[in-house]
Amino acid sequence: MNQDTGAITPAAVTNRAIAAAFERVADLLEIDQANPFRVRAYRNAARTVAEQAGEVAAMLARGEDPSGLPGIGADLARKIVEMVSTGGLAYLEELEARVPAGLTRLMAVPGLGPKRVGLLHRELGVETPEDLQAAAAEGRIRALKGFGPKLEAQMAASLEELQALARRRPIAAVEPLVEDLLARLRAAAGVERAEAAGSFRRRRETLGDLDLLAAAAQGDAAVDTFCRTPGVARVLARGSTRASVVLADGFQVDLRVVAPESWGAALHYFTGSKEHSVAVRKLAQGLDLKVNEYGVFAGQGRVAGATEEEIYAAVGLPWVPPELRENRGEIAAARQGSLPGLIALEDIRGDLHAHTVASDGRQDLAEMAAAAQARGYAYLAITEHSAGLAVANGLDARRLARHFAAIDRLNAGFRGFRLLKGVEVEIRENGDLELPEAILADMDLVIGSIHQKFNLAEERQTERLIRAMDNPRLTVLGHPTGRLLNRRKGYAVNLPRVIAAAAERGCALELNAHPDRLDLDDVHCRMAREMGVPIAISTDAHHAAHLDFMRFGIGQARRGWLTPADVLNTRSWEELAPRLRRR
Ligand code: DGT
Ligand code: CA
Ligand code: CA
Ligand code: ZN
Repeated sequence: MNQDTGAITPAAVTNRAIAAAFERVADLLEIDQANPFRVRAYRNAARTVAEQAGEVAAMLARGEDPSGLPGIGADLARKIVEMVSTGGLAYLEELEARVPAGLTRLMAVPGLGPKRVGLLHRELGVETPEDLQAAAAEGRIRALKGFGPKLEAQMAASLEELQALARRRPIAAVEPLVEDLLARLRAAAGVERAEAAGSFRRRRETLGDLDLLAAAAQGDAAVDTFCRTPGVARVLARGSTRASVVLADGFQVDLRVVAPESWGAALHYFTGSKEHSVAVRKLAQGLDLKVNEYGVFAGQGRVAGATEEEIYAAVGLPWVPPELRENRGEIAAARQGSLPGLIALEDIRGDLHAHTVASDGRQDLAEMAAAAQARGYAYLAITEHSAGLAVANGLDARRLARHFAAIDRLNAGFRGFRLLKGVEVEIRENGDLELPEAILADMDLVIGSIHQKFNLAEERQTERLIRAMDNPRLTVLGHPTGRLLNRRKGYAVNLPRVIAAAAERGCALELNAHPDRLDLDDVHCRMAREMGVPIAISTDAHHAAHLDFMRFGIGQARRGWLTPADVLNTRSWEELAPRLRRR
């Protein structure tokens, strides 16, 4: 510890640091079932040091002996001298090395002290919060001495809470809350407008917290309304123009209220990203301007502030869509007038991935078709699972043929709309598609997906996907990484290689818009665009209502710089059909 910091000046080691080190030694000793008297000695020493009026390090510098302090014997005095002169404590490092690191994270769980953590480790092999969760789920904890079913349930609940707190929220989980909060704010006295800013406005796939902004001459009514919103568990901070609250599920929401003449500047500032704002401020400095959340200033005079367009114009830029504000080249593109004309929800003409009751969907062909037509679509691809996915009631060749006959009958009755005949075929471990060529040849499109054998090594998984794309019948590679947001990392795969292989083969990649997936992500959508790989933005709907997931896909597509031309399902059926035939 601290080997590279050179000489430690005595003042650098505070009483608080010494006390914390002694507390830590005591915790680790207790986990390790050490003699209770030794544990107590370290805890007493920690308290003695913490309660000293003057710095113990300064005392040492004056040549005084710490063993004169209450509860500090010769051994502890030596350890204090060691800490003050080296900044570290060898004994503590030795203990840290002996006790598994995860055990101390466990002590953050309410009800768990070092003694219980030690017992859980020895009796059940629990080392991490995940182990603890599993042990609680299996009911193995209640049998331990000093525990019991009540404490076990309590611990499981607080563990879940702790982990939820540590997690970012998927954007889809926050969206309903945003609409509710904005409606309330807009109805509050004096509020002229209210919008969400921050990562929500930039449409990031997950949010750390939610940032809301309101314009009003007086902030009090908005702040009051905000803090009294049902579902607010705690008000963290509250002033006349700002407040931060925590909801019952631990999610934080911040509100700022600004004067209407500062609306644009504040919206820009609180939309971020921070990195984008820093880049804009640098541009402003070059023009002798100052940008902050109140406006753009030349000397004392305000030159812009009411709208975001004004802010950007003041630094010589066109307005930049929030989804691009990540300092990933958007400033340079804006200066050159080469910002992409981003895709919007209105550009979408159909959906290329949907299931019905024939496999694991919830509604039938007619219901899904009606829902697609209600959204103004020209086509909806029906892509059931293939038979190898038995858990999803996948279809074999015979059932597929019957399904396609039903689609033909429905299509005969539609005007300006059609169901496309497709499949979501399993990609086998060796990269083969699970259905024979003769059957695939009859379809409008073929999505190839991986739902099994997730744990192949990266090299093999990558080869598997590329081999699947070797088959010219494969039109779209479905959810290319297999990730589930906040639940499952994708399989190990070299995506740049997969994207390059798709480009060579003329295969499209899916941006699965299901809010749990968002797969491909923004960064790889952009990579695909740069390599000329078309993207299918698809909802993977298992219910008619899921067709509305499209907006989450659009958010990621925009973050990935995609334009309508980069996306397959912005085309009319006549334009799309030839693009679905690779050969
Ligand atoms: P999040 O909450 O982690 O999903 O991401 P953001 O971008 O919403 O970050 P947040 O909530 O910390 O702050 C909201 C916005 O406020 C951020 O995008 C830009 C602005 N902001 C926050 N802190 C700073 C800062 O230190 N400097 C500047 N220029 N802007 C900041
Ligand atoms: Ca935020
Ligand atoms: Ca925030
Ligand atoms: Zn699917």
